[in-house]
Amino acid sequence: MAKAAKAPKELSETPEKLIDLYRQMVFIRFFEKKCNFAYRQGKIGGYMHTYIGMEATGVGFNEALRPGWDNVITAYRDHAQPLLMGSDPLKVMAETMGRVDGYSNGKGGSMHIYDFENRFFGGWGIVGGHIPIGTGVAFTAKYKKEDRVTVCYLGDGAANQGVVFESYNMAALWDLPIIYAIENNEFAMGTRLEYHASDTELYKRGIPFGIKSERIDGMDVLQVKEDAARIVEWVRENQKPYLVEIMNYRYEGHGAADNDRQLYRTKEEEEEAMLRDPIGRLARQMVDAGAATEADLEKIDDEEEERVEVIFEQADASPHPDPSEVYDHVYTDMTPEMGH
Ligand SMILES: Cc1ncc(C[n+]2csc(CCOP(=O)(O)OP(=O)(O)O)c2C)c(N)n1
Ligand SMILES: [Mg+2]
Repeated sequence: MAKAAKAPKELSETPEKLIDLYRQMVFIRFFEKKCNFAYRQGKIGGYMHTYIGMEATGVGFNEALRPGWDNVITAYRDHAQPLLMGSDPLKVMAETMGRVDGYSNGKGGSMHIYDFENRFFGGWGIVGGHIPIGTGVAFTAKYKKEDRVTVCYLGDGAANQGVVFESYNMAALWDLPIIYAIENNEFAMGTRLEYHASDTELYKRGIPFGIKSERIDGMDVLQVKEDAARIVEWVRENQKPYLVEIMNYRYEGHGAADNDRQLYRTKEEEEEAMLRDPIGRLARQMVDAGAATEADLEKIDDEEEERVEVIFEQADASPHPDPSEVYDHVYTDMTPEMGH
């Protein structure tokens, strides 16, 4: 564990918490890099999308949630959320690699991680498709009079889907305790925000429904944590929906198969975005404030990289599902014997 003797100046968090936040972000980055590596080795099939560059959003927001109680649902860029919520990283990695030790017995793959025990509701591949589902999850909490908050992450591209507006309407009409967290990473695959959104300030879309809405900086983990704490508390207290547009950026291609990002954005733009790297930013803040030395942070980097290496090797040792099980776990009550 890194030394953190001096209390940091001007930073609201304790040195221990700062190190914890740093470690969480670094872990996700190494985990995702390893997934990229596994994909290139042919060990991950289908589609795979990483959270590289967007770590501060998930880490900061997750800090505000009650573990094992609050609900989270997201789209296909879905490794980071369960990892942050307490899911077993081996089961997440094994699932991305299509192995039996994965959360969906290796049949869901990277886009379909699901961990009910930790209240992670997936992992969905249809753009916008999970937003009414998340709204239903929030409805269930309200119906059962449980004070669970549901965070429904969606992309800037997904924010244009018609069903999203229906969901806003119902959530506002029925006062559902849900946070629509739009992760605006400025792209929907290769389509830049300005080309897909008539008004690029996506937070404004909550306003016609009477949903409290705002835009926040998703590249600063300390800011996200502070904003998320306030928003989650407001939703739990008031039992109403909230829309937050979180500005972040993905450093990699849309998915692991996207090798052509220079067709839709410039190297200069990427370099500018790298200057806002949430991990580098927190590292600088910590070193400047005396909460950690560069050597402390390098040690954490090494530890997390090694931890991911072990997870990868264990996941890689897990077998693929047996072909005879192809119809198992697909539907709960349908089997080949039933003629389906
Ligand atoms: C209904 C539907 N249309 C199209 C696609 C293909 N598709 C996959 S991801 C994506 C872009 C979504 O972008 P965004 O919501 O901004 O999420 P991000 O990938 O940036 O996280 C598209 C068009 C799909 N999966 N589902
Ligand atoms: Mg996007």
